[in-house]
Amino acid sequence: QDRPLDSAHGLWTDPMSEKTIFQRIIDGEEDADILHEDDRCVAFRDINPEAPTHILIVPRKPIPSLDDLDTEDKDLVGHLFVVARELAQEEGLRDGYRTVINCGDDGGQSVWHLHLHLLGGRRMSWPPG
Ligand code: D5M
Repeated sequence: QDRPLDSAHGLWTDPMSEKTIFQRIIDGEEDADILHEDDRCVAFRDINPEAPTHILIVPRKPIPSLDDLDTEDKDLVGHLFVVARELAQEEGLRDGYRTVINCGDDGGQSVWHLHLHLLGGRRMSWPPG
C-alpha cells in the first residue's frame, strides 16, 4: 500500500484526491452497483453487505456527517428516507427493514460523506453492537 492513512478519519485515501470514496462514485470515477439516481442523491449496494439487501443512499451534497447537518438540509434528509422506502419496496422487503445513519467514531462511521444505510432480507437484532 503506497497510499497514506488519513489520520483524522482512519481511512486509506488517494493522494491525488481529497474526495471520499462516495464522492468518487457520485462523480462517476469509481464503479458502484447504482440502483437509483436523482438530482439530490445516489443509491448503490454496499460493497460489504451486512444483510441480503444492503443499500447506501448518499446525498450529492458532500455533508461529512449527521453532525454537520444544517436546518436547510432537512428536506434533503427527508428525501433520503423516501428513496429508502421506495428501494425497500423495489427489493421486496415486505416483512420490514432497517435504516441506519452512523455518526462519528463512536457511531461507527467510516466514510465521511453522509449516508443512509438500508438493510433488509433477514431478521435484525437489537441493540446494535
Ligand atoms: O458505512 C460505510 C459503508 O460504506 C460500509 O458499510 C462499507 C461501504 N463502502 C465502502 N466503500 C464502498 C464502495 N466503494 N462501494 C460501496 N460501498 C462501500 P459507515 O456507516 O461509514 O461505517
